[in-house]
Amino acid sequence: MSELLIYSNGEYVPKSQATTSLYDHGFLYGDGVFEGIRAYNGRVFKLDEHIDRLYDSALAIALNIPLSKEEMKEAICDTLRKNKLKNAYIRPIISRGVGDLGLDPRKCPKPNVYIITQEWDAMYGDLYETGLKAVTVTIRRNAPDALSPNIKSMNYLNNILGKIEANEKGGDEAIFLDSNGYISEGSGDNIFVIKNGKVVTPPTINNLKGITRAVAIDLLKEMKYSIAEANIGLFDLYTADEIFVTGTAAEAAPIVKIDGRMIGNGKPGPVTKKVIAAFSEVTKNSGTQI
Ligand code: PXG
Repeated sequence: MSELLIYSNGEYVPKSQATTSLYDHGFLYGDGVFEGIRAYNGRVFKLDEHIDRLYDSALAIALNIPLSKEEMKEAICDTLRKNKLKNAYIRPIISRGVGDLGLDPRKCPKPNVYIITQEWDAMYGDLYETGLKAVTVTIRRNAPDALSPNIKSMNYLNNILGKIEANEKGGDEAIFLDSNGYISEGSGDNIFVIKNGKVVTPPTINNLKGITRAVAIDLLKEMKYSIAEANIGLFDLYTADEIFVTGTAAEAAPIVKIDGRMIGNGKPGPVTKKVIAAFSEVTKNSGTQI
């Protein structure tokens, strides 16, 4: 197979030659934003929503993306077409651009725009059937008044520190609390908790406004479940009947153990299974044609 092509500031460059400068503030400081998007069967899932979030993230860090939203969508579809991809993971990255060693963003006259696409399958394999083991981590999620978790920034060190801790503790995923002790989210996914048929997910002040989260809420409403956004504590996790996480990479995935406590009967529960099935249907039957 020929080498994948990367969109690099309007040009298509073979993967092995797609590079950026050491002086790019994205590299030096994590100064930039990105998205994680999926295409299923030749259609990009929730493209408008991902593009809106990308531009909102950019706005929040005062970064001016040098493409219109329409141009960005076209560049994404074009990159997929050039690579003949139908089921793919799509990663637009907009960095502050090349500056000098000082952190002042005014040193960077031109943001860099890259789009990486690649073939992608289910992230957790058999775990969709057997369930994931999660662990809560001691490192707290970034505070909204420090680095808002609503910004999908190129600085994922907070998430990575959580993941390192989860790896150490033998968990498949890390669950973060915020500095008030409320549950926020996973390292790359949002969390849903079910107790007595009622579904609860944390409000998005302390987590990423997940696009899969919004889809799951809509699906739960369609299925006539009671769904609320409310603060959740550790006790609510340990005593839940079911827990699942949602994300572009993870899709909807069951959690069957947290911190050594079995959730429900230790198997993916009925609500979770329904959400997984319904999610798989929407991804099959909607999206922007490439
Ligand atoms: N929270 C965080 C911190 C995320 O990074 C989500 C929630 C879910 O949001 P969406 O919109 O995707 O439903 C994410 C997104 C990975 C990976 O490799 C995960 C994400 C992004 C990029 C890579 O696991 N998750």
